[in-house]
Amino acid sequence: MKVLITGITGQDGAYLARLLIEKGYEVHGTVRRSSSVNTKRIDDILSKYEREGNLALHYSDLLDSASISSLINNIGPDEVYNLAAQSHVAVSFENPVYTTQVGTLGSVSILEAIRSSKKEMKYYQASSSEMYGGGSSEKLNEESKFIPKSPYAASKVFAHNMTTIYRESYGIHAVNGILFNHESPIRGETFVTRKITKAVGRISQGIQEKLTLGNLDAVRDWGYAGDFVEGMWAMMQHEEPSDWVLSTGKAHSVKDFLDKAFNIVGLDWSKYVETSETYYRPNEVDYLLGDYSKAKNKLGWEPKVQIDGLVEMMVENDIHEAKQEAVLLKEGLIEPTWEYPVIK
Ligand code: NAP
Ligand code: G4F
Repeated sequence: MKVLITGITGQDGAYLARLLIEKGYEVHGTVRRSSSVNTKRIDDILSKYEREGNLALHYSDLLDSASISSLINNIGPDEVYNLAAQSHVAVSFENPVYTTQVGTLGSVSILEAIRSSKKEMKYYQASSSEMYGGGSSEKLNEESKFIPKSPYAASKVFAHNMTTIYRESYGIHAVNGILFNHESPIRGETFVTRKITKAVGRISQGIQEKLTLGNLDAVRDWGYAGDFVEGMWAMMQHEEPSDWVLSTGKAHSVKDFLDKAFNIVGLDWSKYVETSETYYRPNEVDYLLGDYSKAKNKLGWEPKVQIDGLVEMMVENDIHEAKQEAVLLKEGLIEPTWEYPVIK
């Protein structure tokens, strides 16, 4: 079985590639050319499996539809997972055109390439709980209404609808995975969970003094990326292509997350955390809580890692990283940065 993963260098791409290699797939992934190497999350599996022919990377960008269609034609994958996106909600307000282009044109380019291919291919669209808008505390499922509140969310609604249209119009096995927030030790450092655990690690090692955040009252349903990629694969194997919610069914605020993370190192978060308008969004998604009953009943999927285990695994990893950074600082090999990440 061959698979093509767009966005293999991202958090989910890295977890999914590992899972599919373990399952015996020949994995192909797209990477964007950048001025510095951006394969950090998959370097270990790349060095192990590229030579054996189980993993191959290809330069591509979702905006380059020619490269997408030639990859689909040349590789002839059995399954395509479209994970690539400008995935940061706050950044989508600053780069609305680019975020929209990638989110919308990218998915149609792949769906069109699949439609015109002679080979049957399954398609996975990385839909998002952001599409719901989070205006109330009700548990959200596959039937809940989408009220997008950001350019990111609006682009995801478009791609979600196109996936359904291609499924219904052309009989393509096209699947929408509506995933609630999922995190891990390789989560991007500008998402709130990793920003917090990174700070906890650095503060505990004396190389950071404070942490500046935005809305601390926002509530999310946070799960573990390793569990969620298993759900993605399970959806693709189900005989009926459909829409599926993956979540943990538990809601926590940013303050709860701060409490849990700082408690691990015995510190009181309120002594270190400041808030700034810089990190508030023009339009906020206040509350997201998911109902994963359909995935549980039909796929047998359930999250294995709960919030405490997730926070622990992320903090442990970031204490380890902070210790390594502290050594480099001591030896004068790097300059101190009193807050991290330095970019919004
Ligand atoms: P991520 O870590 O931000 O990874 C995004 C990936 O997309 C990276 O590989 C990135 O490449 C690539 N990419 C960005 N723009 C691209 C473009 N124009 N052309 C080709 N590739 C491009 O995101 P993630 O957390 O793994 O999420 C995976 C997908 O699930 C995304 O579509 C996201 O919107 C969606 N999603 C995520 C969550 C979540 O909580 N994690 C929840 C629901 C849905 P670089 O490495 O070069 O930047
Ligand atoms: O960690 P976040 O940036 O994640 P957000 O906006 O929920 O989006 C993530 O999950 C979506 C699924 O629902 C994905 F589709 C999307 O791609 C991404 O992976 O922010 C979470 C909450 C927000 O309400 C935000 O306002 O935390 C709040 N927050 C407070 N201070 C902050 C900060 N968010 C960030 N990134 N940085 C802060 O300093």
